[in-house]
Amino acid sequence: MKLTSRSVSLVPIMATALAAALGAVLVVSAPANAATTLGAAAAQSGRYFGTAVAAGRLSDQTYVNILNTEFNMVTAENEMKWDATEPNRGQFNYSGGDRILNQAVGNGSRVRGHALLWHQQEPGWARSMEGSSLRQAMINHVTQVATHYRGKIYAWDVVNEAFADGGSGGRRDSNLQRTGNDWIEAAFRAARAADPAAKLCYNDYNTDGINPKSTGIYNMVRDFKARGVPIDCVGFQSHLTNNAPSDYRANLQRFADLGVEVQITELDIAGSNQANAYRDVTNACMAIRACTGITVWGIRDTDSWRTGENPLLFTGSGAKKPAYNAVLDALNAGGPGPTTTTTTTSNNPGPGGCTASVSLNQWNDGFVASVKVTAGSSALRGWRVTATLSNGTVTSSWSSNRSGNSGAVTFTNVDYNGSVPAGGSTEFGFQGTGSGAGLNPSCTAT
Ligand code: 9MR
Repeated sequence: MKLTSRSVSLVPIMATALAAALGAVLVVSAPANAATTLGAAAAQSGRYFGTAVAAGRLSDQTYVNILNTEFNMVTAENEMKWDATEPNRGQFNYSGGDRILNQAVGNGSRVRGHALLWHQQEPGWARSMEGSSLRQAMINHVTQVATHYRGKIYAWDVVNEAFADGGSGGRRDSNLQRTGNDWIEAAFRAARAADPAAKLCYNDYNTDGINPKSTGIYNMVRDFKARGVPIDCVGFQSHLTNNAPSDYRANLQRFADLGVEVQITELDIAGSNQANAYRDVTNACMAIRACTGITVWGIRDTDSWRTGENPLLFTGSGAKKPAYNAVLDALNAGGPGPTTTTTTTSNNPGPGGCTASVSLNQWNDGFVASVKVTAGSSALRGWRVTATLSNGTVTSSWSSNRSGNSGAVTFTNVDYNGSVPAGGSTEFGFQGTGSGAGLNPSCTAT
Protein backbone atom coordinates (compact mmCIF):
# COMPACT_ATOMS: atom_id res chain seq x y z
CA MET A 1 0.00 0.00 0.00
CA LYS A 2 2.79 2.37 0.95
CA LEU A 3 4.80 1.52 -2.16
CA THR A 4 1.82 2.28 -4.32
CA SER A 5 1.30 5.64 -2.67
CA ARG A 6 4.96 6.56 -3.07
CA SER A 7 5.02 5.65 -6.72
CA VAL A 8 1.75 7.49 -7.28
CA SER A 9 2.97 10.62 -5.55
CA LEU A 10 6.26 10.57 -7.47
CA VAL A 11 4.57 10.73 -10.84
CA PRO A 12 3.67 14.44 -10.77
CA ILE A 13 7.07 15.33 -9.31
CA MET A 14 8.93 13.50 -12.07
CA ALA A 15 6.64 14.96 -14.70
CA THR A 16 7.23 18.45 -13.35
CA ALA A 17 11.00 17.92 -13.31
CA LEU A 18 10.85 16.65 -16.88
CA ALA A 19 8.81 19.64 -17.95
CA ALA A 20 11.32 21.98 -16.35
CA ALA A 21 14.24 20.19 -18.02
CA LEU A 22 12.60 20.40 -21.43
CA GLY A 23 11.53 23.97 -20.90
CA ALA A 24 8.15 22.77 -22.00
CA VAL A 25 4.67 23.03 -20.61
CA LEU A 26 3.48 19.60 -19.74
CA VAL A 27 -0.06 18.90 -18.68
CA VAL A 28 0.11 16.50 -15.78
CA SER A 29 -2.89 14.26 -15.68
CA ALA A 30 -3.81 11.97 -12.84
CA PRO A 31 -1.68 8.84 -12.73
CA ALA A 32 -3.14 5.87 -14.54
CA ASN A 33 -3.59 3.92 -11.33
CA ALA A 34 -5.27 6.76 -9.41
CA ALA A 35 -8.06 5.60 -7.15
CA THR A 36 -11.57 6.59 -8.17
CA THR A 37 -13.28 6.95 -4.82
CA LEU A 38 -12.45 9.19 -1.86
CA GLY A 39 -11.98 6.32 0.57
CA ALA A 40 -9.73 4.31 -1.74
CA ALA A 41 -7.70 7.39 -2.65
CA ALA A 42 -7.13 8.20 1.04
CA ALA A 43 -6.30 4.58 1.85
CA GLN A 44 -3.32 4.65 -0.53
CA SER A 45 -1.47 6.75 2.02
CA GLY A 46 -2.87 4.92 5.05
CA ARG A 47 -5.55 7.52 5.70
CA TYR A 48 -9.34 7.43 5.76
CA PHE A 49 -12.02 9.60 4.19
CA GLY A 50 -15.23 9.83 6.15
CA THR A 51 -18.60 11.50 6.41
CA ALA A 52 -21.19 12.31 9.02
CA VAL A 53 -24.21 10.05 8.69
CA ALA A 54 -27.77 10.62 9.89
CA ALA A 55 -29.65 7.43 10.79
CA GLY A 56 -32.85 8.90 9.34
CA ARG A 57 -31.31 9.03 5.87
CA LEU A 58 -30.24 5.39 5.72
CA SER A 59 -33.43 4.52 3.85
CA ASP A 60 -32.53 6.97 1.05
CA GLN A 61 -30.97 4.85 -1.69
CA THR A 62 -29.01 7.63 -3.39
CA TYR A 63 -27.52 8.58 -0.04
CA VAL A 64 -26.63 5.01 0.87
CA ASN A 65 -25.08 4.32 -2.54
CA ILE A 66 -22.73 7.29 -2.24
CA LEU A 67 -21.99 6.44 1.38
CA ASN A 68 -21.07 2.84 0.59
CA THR A 69 -19.05 3.72 -2.50
CA GLU A 70 -17.07 6.76 -1.43
CA PHE A 71 -16.42 6.65 2.31
CA ASN A 72 -14.52 4.36 4.68
CA MET A 73 -15.07 6.21 7.96
CA VAL A 74 -18.41 7.20 9.47
CA THR A 75 -19.40 9.64 12.23
CA ALA A 76 -22.92 9.61 13.67
CA GLU A 77 -24.10 13.18 13.12
CA ASN A 78 -26.26 13.21 16.27
CA GLU A 79 -27.03 9.65 17.36
CA MET A 80 -24.12 9.07 19.77
CA LYS A 81 -24.49 12.39 21.58
CA TRP A 82 -25.51 12.58 25.23
CA ASP A 83 -29.15 13.58 24.66
CA ALA A 84 -29.57 10.67 22.24
CA THR A 85 -27.80 7.97 24.25
CA GLU A 86 -28.96 8.84 27.80
CA PRO A 87 -32.28 10.65 27.44
CA ASN A 88 -33.13 9.85 31.06
CA ARG A 89 -30.51 9.55 33.76
CA GLY A 90 -29.17 5.98 33.83
CA GLN A 91 -31.40 4.88 30.91
CA PHE A 92 -29.36 4.36 27.80
CA ASN A 93 -30.62 4.19 24.24
CA TYR A 94 -28.21 3.06 21.57
CA SER A 95 -30.70 2.39 18.77
CA GLY A 96 -29.66 5.21 16.41
CA GLY A 97 -25.95 4.88 17.14
CA ASP A 98 -26.02 1.12 16.72
CA ARG A 99 -27.88 1.46 13.44
CA ILE A 100 -25.19 3.73 12.05
CA LEU A 101 -22.38 1.59 13.44
CA ASN A 102 -23.81 -1.64 12.05
CA GLN A 103 -24.39 -0.10 8.63
CA ALA A 104 -20.81 1.19 8.59
CA VAL A 105 -19.24 -2.06 9.77
CA GLY A 106 -21.33 -4.01 7.24
CA ASN A 107 -19.78 -1.84 4.57
CA GLY A 108 -16.23 -2.29 5.86
CA SER A 109 -16.03 1.23 7.28
CA ARG A 110 -14.68 2.30 10.62
CA VAL A 111 -16.49 4.65 13.00
CA ARG A 112 -15.53 7.86 14.77
CA GLY A 113 -17.51 8.23 17.97
CA HIS A 114 -19.03 11.70 18.43
CA ALA A 115 -19.25 12.97 21.13
CA LEU A 116 -19.11 11.75 24.71
CA LEU A 117 -19.35 15.17 26.39
CA TRP A 118 -20.52 18.44 24.89
CA HIS A 119 -22.19 21.37 26.63
CA GLN A 120 -24.74 21.46 23.78
CA GLN A 121 -27.11 18.54 23.35
CA GLU A 122 -26.92 17.69 27.02
CA PRO A 123 -30.16 15.93 27.94
CA GLY A 124 -32.56 18.10 29.94
CA TRP A 125 -31.90 16.21 33.18
CA ALA A 126 -28.16 16.95 32.96
CA ARG A 127 -28.67 20.59 32.00
CA SER A 128 -30.31 21.23 35.34
CA MET A 129 -27.48 19.61 37.31
CA GLU A 130 -24.26 21.00 38.70
CA GLY A 131 -21.31 20.30 40.96
CA SER A 132 -20.27 16.88 42.16
CA SER A 133 -23.52 15.17 41.20
CA LEU A 134 -23.12 16.41 37.60
CA ARG A 135 -19.47 15.35 37.65
CA GLN A 136 -20.51 11.87 38.71
CA ALA A 137 -23.28 11.69 36.11
CA MET A 138 -21.04 12.83 33.27
CA ILE A 139 -18.24 10.43 34.10
CA ASN A 140 -20.78 7.64 34.34
CA HIS A 141 -22.06 8.66 30.92
CA VAL A 142 -18.56 8.48 29.43
CA THR A 143 -17.98 5.09 31.03
CA GLN A 144 -21.30 3.59 29.97
CA VAL A 145 -21.24 4.76 26.36
CA ALA A 146 -17.57 3.98 25.78
CA THR A 147 -18.14 0.54 27.33
CA HIS A 148 -21.16 -0.13 25.11
CA TYR A 149 -19.05 0.61 22.02
CA ARG A 150 -15.84 -0.87 23.43
CA GLY A 151 -13.56 -2.21 20.69
CA LYS A 152 -15.77 -0.86 17.89
CA ILE A 153 -14.77 2.78 17.70
CA TYR A 154 -11.67 4.01 15.87
CA ALA A 155 -11.58 7.33 17.72
CA TRP A 156 -13.86 9.08 20.21
CA ASP A 157 -14.43 12.79 20.43
CA VAL A 158 -14.28 12.54 24.21
CA VAL A 159 -14.86 16.24 24.74
CA ASN A 160 -16.30 18.60 22.15
CA GLU A 161 -16.08 22.40 22.01
CA ALA A 162 -14.92 23.15 25.55
CA PHE A 163 -12.88 26.25 24.70
CA ALA A 164 -14.20 29.80 24.42
CA ASP A 165 -14.26 31.79 21.21
CA GLY A 166 -12.45 35.10 21.11
CA GLY A 167 -9.14 36.15 22.53
CA SER A 168 -9.06 34.61 25.98
CA GLY A 169 -7.66 31.23 24.99
CA GLY A 170 -9.54 29.87 27.99
CA ARG A 171 -12.35 27.47 28.65
CA ARG A 172 -15.95 28.08 27.71
CA ASP A 173 -18.27 28.51 30.66
CA SER A 174 -20.71 25.62 31.07
CA ASN A 175 -22.13 23.50 33.83
CA LEU A 176 -19.53 20.87 32.85
CA GLN A 177 -16.69 23.38 33.23
CA ARG A 178 -18.09 24.54 36.57
CA THR A 179 -17.62 21.02 37.99
CA GLY A 180 -13.88 21.83 38.04
CA ASN A 181 -11.18 22.58 35.49
CA ASP A 182 -10.05 18.95 35.55
CA TRP A 183 -13.33 17.72 34.02
CA ILE A 184 -11.72 17.20 30.61
CA GLU A 185 -8.90 15.02 31.88
CA ALA A 186 -11.33 13.09 34.10
CA ALA A 187 -13.39 12.35 30.98
CA PHE A 188 -10.32 11.21 29.02
CA ARG A 189 -9.21 8.90 31.82
CA ALA A 190 -12.69 7.39 32.09
CA ALA A 191 -12.84 6.86 28.33
CA ARG A 192 -9.43 5.18 28.28
CA ALA A 193 -10.42 2.85 31.11
CA ALA A 194 -13.67 1.92 29.32
CA ASP A 195 -12.22 1.39 25.83
CA PRO A 196 -8.42 1.16 25.79
CA ALA A 197 -8.33 0.53 22.03
CA ALA A 198 -10.13 3.70 20.93
CA LYS A 199 -8.08 6.76 20.11
CA LEU A 200 -9.20 9.61 22.33
CA CYS A 201 -9.64 13.03 20.71
CA TYR A 202 -10.41 16.57 21.75
CA ASN A 203 -12.57 18.22 19.04
CA ASP A 204 -13.37 21.90 18.37
CA TYR A 205 -14.19 24.59 15.78
CA ASN A 206 -12.59 27.97 14.98
CA THR A 207 -9.31 26.23 15.64
CA ASP A 208 -8.31 25.98 12.00
CA GLY A 209 -5.50 28.53 12.16
CA ILE A 210 -3.09 29.65 14.87
CA ASN A 211 -5.28 31.83 17.10
CA PRO A 212 -5.89 32.28 20.84
CA LYS A 213 -8.48 29.47 20.92
CA SER A 214 -6.33 26.90 19.12
CA THR A 215 -3.35 27.97 21.23
CA GLY A 216 -5.36 27.41 24.40
CA ILE A 217 -6.12 23.88 23.20
CA TYR A 218 -2.50 23.39 22.16
CA ASN A 219 -1.38 24.27 25.68
CA MET A 220 -3.90 21.84 27.17
CA VAL A 221 -2.69 19.00 24.93
CA ARG A 222 0.93 19.76 25.74
CA ASP A 223 0.10 19.70 29.44
CA PHE A 224 -1.86 16.42 29.05
CA LYS A 225 1.08 14.82 27.28
CA ALA A 226 3.51 16.03 29.94
CA ARG A 227 1.36 14.67 32.77
CA GLY A 228 0.36 11.40 31.13
CA VAL A 229 -3.33 12.24 30.66
CA PRO A 230 -4.42 9.90 27.87
CA ILE A 231 -5.03 11.88 24.68
CA ASP A 232 -4.27 10.56 21.19
CA CYS A 233 -5.72 13.02 18.74
CA VAL A 234 -7.11 16.48 18.14
CA GLY A 235 -10.06 17.06 15.81
CA PHE A 236 -10.28 20.24 13.73
CA GLN A 237 -13.88 20.65 12.66
CA SER A 238 -13.10 23.02 9.79
CA HIS A 239 -16.50 24.57 9.08
CA LEU A 240 -15.11 27.07 6.60
CA THR A 241 -16.16 29.74 4.12
CA ASN A 242 -14.15 30.47 0.97
CA ASN A 243 -10.68 29.73 2.35
CA ALA A 244 -8.83 27.82 4.98
CA PRO A 245 -6.66 30.16 7.08
CA SER A 246 -3.21 30.59 5.51
CA ASP A 247 -1.60 28.94 8.54
CA TYR A 248 -3.96 25.94 8.47
CA ARG A 249 -1.16 23.48 7.77
CA ALA A 250 1.24 25.07 10.25
CA ASN A 251 -1.44 24.82 12.91
CA LEU A 252 -2.02 21.12 12.26
CA GLN A 253 1.73 20.58 12.27
CA ARG A 254 2.29 22.18 15.66
CA PHE A 255 -0.25 19.82 17.19
CA ALA A 256 1.30 16.84 15.39
CA ASP A 257 4.64 17.86 16.87
CA LEU A 258 3.15 17.33 20.34
CA GLY A 259 2.78 13.65 19.48
CA VAL A 260 -0.95 13.51 18.80
CA GLU A 261 -2.71 12.54 15.61
CA VAL A 262 -4.61 15.31 13.92
CA GLN A 263 -7.89 14.67 12.13
CA ILE A 264 -10.15 16.96 10.13
CA THR A 265 -13.47 16.02 11.61
CA GLU A 266 -16.41 18.04 10.27
CA LEU A 267 -15.24 19.62 7.03
CA ASP A 268 -17.66 21.72 5.00
CA ILE A 269 -16.80 24.82 2.96
CA ALA A 270 -19.23 27.42 1.67
CA GLY A 271 -18.52 30.11 -0.93
CA SER A 272 -17.36 30.54 -4.49
CA ASN A 273 -13.78 29.38 -3.87
CA GLN A 274 -15.05 26.05 -2.64
CA ALA A 275 -13.06 23.64 -4.85
CA ASN A 276 -9.75 25.42 -4.22
CA ALA A 277 -10.35 25.58 -0.50
CA TYR A 278 -11.21 21.87 -0.37
CA ARG A 279 -7.99 21.17 -2.29
CA ASP A 280 -5.94 23.29 0.13
CA VAL A 281 -7.38 21.55 3.18
CA THR A 282 -6.79 18.10 1.69
CA ASN A 283 -3.24 19.01 0.69
CA ALA A 284 -2.54 20.27 4.21
CA CYS A 285 -3.58 16.95 5.70
CA MET A 286 -1.62 14.98 3.09
CA ALA A 287 1.52 16.97 3.96
CA ILE A 288 1.43 15.87 7.60
CA ARG A 289 2.07 12.26 8.42
CA ALA A 290 0.20 12.46 11.68
CA CYS A 291 -2.93 13.71 9.85
CA THR A 292 -4.75 10.41 9.71
CA GLY A 293 -7.93 11.35 7.86
CA ILE A 294 -10.63 13.76 6.81
CA THR A 295 -14.36 13.63 7.51
CA VAL A 296 -16.88 15.83 5.70
CA TRP A 297 -19.98 16.85 7.65
CA GLY A 298 -22.58 15.23 5.40
CA ILE A 299 -22.82 13.80 1.90
CA ARG A 300 -25.04 15.99 -0.32
CA ASP A 301 -25.61 19.73 -0.01
CA THR A 302 -29.17 18.93 1.02
CA ASP A 303 -27.88 16.82 3.91
CA SER A 304 -25.89 19.71 5.40
CA TRP A 305 -26.71 21.51 8.64
CA ARG A 306 -25.67 24.71 6.79
CA THR A 307 -28.96 25.04 4.95
CA GLY A 308 -28.68 26.92 1.67
CA GLU A 309 -24.88 27.21 1.73
CA ASN A 310 -24.18 24.11 -0.39
CA PRO A 311 -20.91 23.37 1.44
CA LEU A 312 -20.47 19.67 0.59
CA LEU A 313 -18.97 17.52 -2.19
CA PHE A 314 -22.20 16.25 -3.81
CA THR A 315 -25.20 18.18 -5.13
CA GLY A 316 -28.67 17.57 -3.75
CA SER A 317 -29.27 15.05 -6.52
CA GLY A 318 -26.06 13.19 -5.72
CA ALA A 319 -23.81 14.49 -8.54
CA LYS A 320 -20.10 15.03 -7.89
CA LYS A 321 -19.17 18.72 -7.65
CA PRO A 322 -15.85 20.33 -8.74
CA ALA A 323 -14.87 20.25 -5.06
CA TYR A 324 -15.20 16.45 -5.16
CA ASN A 325 -12.66 16.22 -8.00
CA ALA A 326 -10.32 18.63 -6.25
CA VAL A 327 -10.35 16.44 -3.14
CA LEU A 328 -9.98 13.19 -5.08
CA ASP A 329 -6.96 14.52 -7.01
CA ALA A 330 -5.31 15.81 -3.84
CA LEU A 331 -5.85 12.46 -2.09
CA ASN A 332 -4.38 10.61 -5.05
CA ALA A 333 -1.29 12.82 -4.97
CA GLY A 334 -1.00 12.60 -1.19
CA GLY A 335 2.23 12.19 0.71
CA PRO A 336 2.92 9.34 3.10
CA GLY A 337 0.60 8.99 6.02
CA PRO A 338 1.01 7.49 9.44
CA THR A 339 2.85 4.22 9.63
CA THR A 340 1.30 2.22 12.38
CA THR A 341 2.98 -1.04 13.04
CA THR A 342 2.37 -3.52 15.76
CA THR A 343 5.09 -5.85 16.90
CA THR A 344 4.76 -8.35 19.64
CA THR A 345 7.50 -9.84 21.69
CA SER A 346 6.58 -12.83 23.77
CA ASN A 347 8.71 -13.79 26.64
CA ASN A 348 7.75 -16.18 29.35
CA PRO A 349 4.00 -15.84 28.88
CA GLY A 350 3.43 -18.76 31.26
CA PRO A 351 2.48 -18.48 34.93
CA GLY A 352 4.00 -15.38 36.47
CA GLY A 353 5.10 -14.05 33.09
CA CYS A 354 3.93 -11.33 30.75
CA THR A 355 4.12 -10.22 27.13
CA ALA A 356 4.51 -6.72 25.71
CA SER A 357 3.36 -5.48 22.31
CA VAL A 358 3.87 -2.06 20.82
CA SER A 359 1.66 -0.09 18.48
CA LEU A 360 3.64 2.65 16.81
CA ASN A 361 2.53 5.91 15.26
CA GLN A 362 5.54 7.17 13.33
CA TRP A 363 5.86 10.48 11.51
CA ASN A 364 8.80 12.21 9.83
CA ASP A 365 10.99 12.80 12.84
CA GLY A 366 9.22 11.32 15.79
CA PHE A 367 6.89 8.66 17.09
CA VAL A 368 4.41 7.73 19.76
CA ALA A 369 4.60 4.17 21.07
CA SER A 370 1.65 2.61 22.91
CA VAL A 371 2.74 -0.49 24.76
CA LYS A 372 0.34 -3.16 25.94
CA VAL A 373 1.42 -5.36 28.81
CA THR A 374 -0.50 -8.64 29.00
CA ALA A 375 -0.35 -11.03 31.94
CA GLY A 376 0.19 -14.74 31.32
CA SER A 377 -1.90 -17.35 33.03
CA SER A 378 -1.23 -15.86 36.48
CA ALA A 379 -2.01 -12.37 37.71
CA LEU A 380 0.80 -9.80 37.75
CA ARG A 381 1.65 -7.75 40.82
CA GLY A 382 4.13 -5.60 38.93
CA TRP A 383 5.93 -5.51 35.57
CA ARG A 384 9.04 -4.20 33.89
CA VAL A 385 9.32 -3.56 30.15
CA THR A 386 12.53 -2.84 28.30
CA ALA A 387 12.41 -1.29 24.82
CA THR A 388 15.41 -0.41 22.68
CA LEU A 389 15.71 2.77 20.64
CA SER A 390 18.00 2.43 17.63
CA ASN A 391 18.34 6.24 17.45
CA GLY A 392 16.73 9.31 18.99
CA THR A 393 15.53 9.76 22.55
CA VAL A 394 12.40 9.36 24.62
CA THR A 395 11.02 12.83 25.31
CA SER A 396 8.06 11.89 27.52
CA SER A 397 6.29 8.85 28.86
CA TRP A 398 3.04 8.14 30.68
CA SER A 399 1.44 5.54 32.93
CA SER A 400 4.87 4.16 33.87
CA ASN A 401 8.12 5.01 35.66
CA ARG A 402 11.01 5.30 33.24
CA SER A 403 14.72 4.91 33.58
CA GLY A 404 16.91 6.15 30.74
CA ASN A 405 15.91 7.94 27.54
CA SER A 406 18.06 6.35 24.83
CA GLY A 407 19.30 2.91 23.91
CA ALA A 408 17.67 0.32 26.17
CA VAL A 409 15.00 2.18 28.14
CA THR A 410 13.22 0.55 31.06
CA PHE A 411 9.64 1.20 32.14
CA THR A 412 8.02 -0.13 35.29
CA ASN A 413 4.43 -0.01 36.46
CA VAL A 414 3.07 2.89 38.49
CA ASP A 415 0.95 2.21 41.57
CA TYR A 416 -2.36 2.02 39.71
CA ASN A 417 -1.42 -0.35 36.88
CA GLY A 418 0.89 -2.93 38.44
CA SER A 419 -1.90 -5.38 39.24
CA VAL A 420 -3.07 -7.11 36.11
CA PRO A 421 -5.38 -10.13 36.30
CA ALA A 422 -4.39 -13.37 34.57
CA GLY A 423 -4.83 -12.87 30.83
CA GLY A 424 -5.64 -9.18 31.37
CA SER A 425 -3.70 -6.22 30.09
CA THR A 426 -2.77 -2.61 30.78
CA GLU A 427 -1.17 0.08 28.64
CA PHE A 428 1.49 2.73 28.95
CA GLY A 429 3.17 4.88 26.35
CA PHE A 430 6.02 7.08 25.41
CA GLN A 431 6.97 9.61 22.80
CA GLY A 432 10.34 10.02 21.17
CA THR A 433 12.37 11.64 18.45
CA GLY A 434 13.78 9.65 15.55
CA SER A 435 12.59 6.22 14.56
CA GLY A 436 10.53 3.92 16.72
CA ALA A 437 11.24 0.95 14.48
CA GLY A 438 12.61 -2.13 16.21
CA LEU A 439 11.68 -1.23 19.78
CA ASN A 440 11.09 -4.92 20.50
CA PRO A 441 9.68 -4.53 24.00
CA SER A 442 10.24 -7.38 26.41
CA CYS A 443 8.25 -7.87 29.58
CA THR A 444 9.22 -9.33 32.94
CA ALA A 445 6.94 -9.87 35.91
CA THR A 446 8.26 -8.26 39.09
O1 9MR B 1 -25.02 18.57 12.22
C1 9MR B 1 -25.53 18.53 13.53
C2 9MR B 1 -26.97 19.00 13.54
O2 9MR B 1 -27.78 18.07 12.85
C3 9MR B 1 -27.45 19.20 14.95
O3 9MR B 1 -28.74 19.79 14.92
C4 9MR B 1 -26.49 20.05 15.72
C5 9MR B 1 -26.96 20.17 17.14
O4 9MR B 1 -26.30 21.10 17.85
O5 9MR B 1 -25.20 19.49 15.69
C6 9MR B 1 -24.69 19.44 14.40
O6 9MR B 1 -23.37 18.93 14.41
C7 9MR B 1 -22.43 19.73 15.12
C8 9MR B 1 -21.40 18.79 15.70
O7 9MR B 1 -22.04 17.82 16.49
C9 9MR B 1 -20.37 19.53 16.52
N1 9MR B 1 -19.77 20.60 15.77
C10 9MR B 1 -20.69 21.50 15.09
C11 9MR B 1 -21.67 20.71 14.23
C12 9MR B 1 -22.55 21.66 13.46
O8 9MR B 1 -23.35 22.40 14.32
